[in-house]
Amino acid sequence: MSTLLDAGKLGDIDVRNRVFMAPLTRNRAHADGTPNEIAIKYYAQRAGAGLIITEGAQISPQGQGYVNTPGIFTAQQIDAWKKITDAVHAEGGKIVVQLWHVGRISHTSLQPGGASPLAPSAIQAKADTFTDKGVENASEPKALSLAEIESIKEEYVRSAKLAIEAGFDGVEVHGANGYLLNQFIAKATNTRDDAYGGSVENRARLLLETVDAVSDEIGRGRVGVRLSPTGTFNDIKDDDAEENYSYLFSEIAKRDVAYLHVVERFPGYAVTPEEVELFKSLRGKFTGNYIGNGDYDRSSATQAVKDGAFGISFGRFFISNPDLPERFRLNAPLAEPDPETFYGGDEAGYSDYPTLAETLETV
Ligand code: 8OZ
Repeated sequence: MSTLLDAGKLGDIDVRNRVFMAPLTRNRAHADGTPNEIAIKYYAQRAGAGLIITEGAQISPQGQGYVNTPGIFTAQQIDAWKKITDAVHAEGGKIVVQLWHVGRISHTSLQPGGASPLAPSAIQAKADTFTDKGVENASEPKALSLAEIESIKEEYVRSAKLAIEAGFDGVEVHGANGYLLNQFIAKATNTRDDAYGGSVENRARLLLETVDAVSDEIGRGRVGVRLSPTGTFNDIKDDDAEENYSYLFSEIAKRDVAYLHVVERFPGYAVTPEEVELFKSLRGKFTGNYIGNGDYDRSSATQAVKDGAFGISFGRFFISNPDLPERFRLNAPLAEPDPETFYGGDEAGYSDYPTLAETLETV
């Protein structure tokens, strides 16, 4: 049986422990989606993670929904990512990039030519985006044509190929948190009557076709998937979570990808007894490497790995504790992150949190 700090093999990726860095949007990239130089230091500082999953990186200009998020589709972006993957590898770490398309969670001011955001159906989200003007409601989207859906699949494949060129150990397909692939899965955001709407098989089609196409390109052992069966962020409401995610968990298990990464809860939201039951049932449908996420601490993460999770990902604790696995090893106190510096800004609250050793040196 493995413990939280044991090494292991996640598909084709050798990881040195099961304490993973969750994807974290930090809004510090340049306006054209090129990662900022300060991201090299930020990610290298966190190379002690078994695996770093980067912040979401849009696969195309249309895939962007907030200012200053990085992209993974231009030569310049790839050059900048290469410096990041080199720095993480030099520290002995592993890093995958999260491939992101926001769908309807965007604003016309962020879209090429001021166009409408793209979505399964023309249903506007009651959700915030961050634009040049600050927080604004997501714009009314336009329903994707079948030809446009094909192009989006090609964009995922292109970005996966570029990710390998940039030195990433793999990619994570972002199917969670109310973004494009999640908008296809949930009935309330998908009223299509073609092969991508209606039955659960149809609503899950784009995610599964994307996973297959990306796997064909870079190998299934380098592909992870992120889902959020009970999430409500970004105006997603899924009354059919049991049906939808039973199907998705078993289909993803069949594909034998590197891992399935599941948002089980958002910090501050209580998990209901029904949700506990739902996750128990879903876990039974998934035989591969399961990564849990959501409000875990050292003790609950240790228990989860004992109970069969491959690993646990940490978001907020990795913001303020660059050496989180080492602190877990020592059972040392954790620093609390400052929410004021989560989104946007510079090195402050980003690459200036000290390690435990650095903290001890300064007292
Ligand atoms: C917080 C703010 C902006 C984006 C997600 C990519 O939840 C995000 C995100 C989170 O997956």
